[in-house]
Amino acid sequence: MKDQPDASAVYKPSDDFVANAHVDAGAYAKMYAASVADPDAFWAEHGQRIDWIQPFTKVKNTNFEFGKVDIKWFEDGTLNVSANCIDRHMITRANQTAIIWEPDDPKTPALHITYAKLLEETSRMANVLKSVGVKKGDRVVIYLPMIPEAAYAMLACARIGAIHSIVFAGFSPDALANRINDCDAKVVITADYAPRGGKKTPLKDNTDKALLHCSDRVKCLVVKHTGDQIHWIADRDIDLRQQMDWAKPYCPYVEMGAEDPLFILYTSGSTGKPKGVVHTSGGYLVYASMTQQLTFDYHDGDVFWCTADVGWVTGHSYIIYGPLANGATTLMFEGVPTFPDAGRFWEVCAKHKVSQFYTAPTAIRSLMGLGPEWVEKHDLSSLKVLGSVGEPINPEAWNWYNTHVGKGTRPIVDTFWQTETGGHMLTPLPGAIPAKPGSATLPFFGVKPVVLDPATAKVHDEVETEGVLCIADSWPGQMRTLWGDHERFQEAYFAQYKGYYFTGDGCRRDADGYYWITGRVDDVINVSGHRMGTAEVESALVAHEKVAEAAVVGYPHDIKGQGIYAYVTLMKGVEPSDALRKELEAFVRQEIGPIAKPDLIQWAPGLPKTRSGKIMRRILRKIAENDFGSLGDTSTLADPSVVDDLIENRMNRH
Ligand code: 6R9
Repeated sequence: MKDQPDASAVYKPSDDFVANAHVDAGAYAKMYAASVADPDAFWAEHGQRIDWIQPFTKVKNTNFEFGKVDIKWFEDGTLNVSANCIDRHMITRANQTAIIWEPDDPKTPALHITYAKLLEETSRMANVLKSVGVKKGDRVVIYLPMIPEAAYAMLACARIGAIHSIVFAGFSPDALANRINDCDAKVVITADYAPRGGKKTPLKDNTDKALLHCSDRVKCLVVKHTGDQIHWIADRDIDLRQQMDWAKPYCPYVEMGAEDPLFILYTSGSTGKPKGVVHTSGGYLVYASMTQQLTFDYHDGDVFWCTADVGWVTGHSYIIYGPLANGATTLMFEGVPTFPDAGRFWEVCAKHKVSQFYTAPTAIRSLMGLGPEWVEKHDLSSLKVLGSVGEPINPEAWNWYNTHVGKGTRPIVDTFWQTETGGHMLTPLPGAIPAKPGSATLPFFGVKPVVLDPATAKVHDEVETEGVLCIADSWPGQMRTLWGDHERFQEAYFAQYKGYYFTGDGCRRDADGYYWITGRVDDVINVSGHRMGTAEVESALVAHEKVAEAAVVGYPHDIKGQGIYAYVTLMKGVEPSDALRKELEAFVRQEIGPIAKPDLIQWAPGLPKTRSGKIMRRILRKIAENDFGSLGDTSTLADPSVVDDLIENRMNRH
């Protein structure tokens, strides 16, 4: 039987939970008020949560004015992020586990990597990077599976001041090449294969293909992880494990400015070209560590598990930087929720006595469909807090998560944030803010959300309202720029609503002041919690020789949240067929990666266009949603009859 959601319900934490929580309701109200009344004083205090080499004397120096956008936090302080995540814990935690690594195959033993070991491995990798000429400010692309070397690589870069850019291992050679070229990386770190769910992705082979389109100077450091056969190019390829074994086990860390870049992470926007989001060192680390501790109410001795991949921002902030800056034990999982069976998540929770479990609604929905018996088999008594991220969580999934995983007693934190924001923006603090299923509730400290009218750009002052979500002032974890393109940064985030950071999301605020994200209002869709620009998929499709034109929209999908619906107009003389549909699907996989494969392709003899040639996406969205009774005004179309054909041959008939 389906769990019946009660969307109006409010879930309060137990008295015991509140008594032990870092922040209770009273403290939240006081601290939040202080954080927005005097951000300088608030962050001067909380900036102390990390170790500085030169303490900062300036706190906030930020400007949201279009044309002059400039964001600096703790600007005269110096620090090293790797030292904050490792060295400073050595006195008290050298033998504590920093990272639990759970491999794809449950028969392979898990690893428990202590802080002492993390220091050694990170140092060895940092020394290898130095030996191939990587210096402060150089870019290093990381294209790895979820293996400990990914963590060492990030921290090794941070240690020597190199800027890492992780490319998700599910991306294609083309996507990898574009990113290597965009940031002009000196080195790419990869592995032979990435095992996931019993299958292996040929990462080295993909990297070989990518590097055909890159400078000859790019070195390739390879982790021989599975040991399977790979091509080897002498002079370019380096056996990373072997070099690490030979390298010195200690590497001193470099003094970095608070505003020196820590990493670049490419994400989808509303144009075809992915955006290189830049995060810097000081503010990002303060924010990632504070949100990790308070949003999840992390305490010493807890085991924290964020199921994301390090290829996404969630993995950066909540597998690596946040938890390790706090001296936590963080779990890194190489596999997938359904391998070898649908109980894997819960088996891992039981095996490692996980305290905080943080995952995405799409994972919950897919497991929900397989039945609660997979959860009930395992002992989940160690769990204290559950988290959700990536997209709005529908009340059915929330309820299932609460009932079967949380046994009705664990707070659920629904965290709204973005690659651009570095850390949580709207989220309950579990001991302070009662949850409502489907709402990301209230802002984190220092975050000033505003709801604007999308048409007039006026701020809605009334509590109960709906509109687009903007943020009125800077917070330390905010991105600073787009790599090499400050103009585009301002255009993308500060041009539409002057004086505000525009999230790209719509939202509703209820009578209690709670925020409910309603989804993207731009041409970004959210597929299984992954951001995908419709323009990216369109450019991949039109790159195919048989495609004349393509328009891509999202449509509701039971498991993925949104699916990818492509309308494709073929070149003259080309006949549509199922074989061609398969060919196009494979082509998009190859151009971008499996996550961009269209779920539905409709052959469109024509697309609905205005007389000036603009595609009317509103109409295409409606048809994809199977909601064509209310298409609105179609009179401005150059040829209204194309719409009838599209409706007649629509692919989504649910
Ligand atoms: C962290 C991350 C950001 C977009 C964001 C929004 C959606 C993320 C959400 C959520 C509703 C939540 N989103 N968390 N929507 N409730 N709790 O996901 O970053 O990949 O950059 O995606 O995801 O639409 O704008 P990113």
